[in-house]
Amino acid sequence: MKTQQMTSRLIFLIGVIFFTTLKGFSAGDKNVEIKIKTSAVCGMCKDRIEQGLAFEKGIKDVNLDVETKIVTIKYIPSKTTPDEIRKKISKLGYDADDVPADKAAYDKLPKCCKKDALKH
Ligand SMILES: [Cu+2]
Repeated sequence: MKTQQMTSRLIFLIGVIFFTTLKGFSAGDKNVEIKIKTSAVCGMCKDRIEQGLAFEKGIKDVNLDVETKIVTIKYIPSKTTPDEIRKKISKLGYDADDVPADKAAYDKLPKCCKKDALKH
């Protein structure tokens, strides 16, 4: 009888731990939104950044506003971080907040998409 009670208590305890962990996971999977200032110039830049990020791990939504050069990104915090996202934007050839554009990627951009294109 005592063993049975202990067993059911143990099962109950395991159940509680299981559900608490599960809840923790789903809370961590909630989308978070960040805004990153980029050096995008035109619609081509917008497409390049949006398409370049759309299928990256943990990124759920990308929307760049060419007027303000700010890209709004929804991501899953357990899968990626703002730093990683900024690095990815840099690798596409654009500044991302205080992360400067990757030199090689920037050099490959069409002339009209370079951040100093307007200052001729
Ligand atoms: Cu462009």
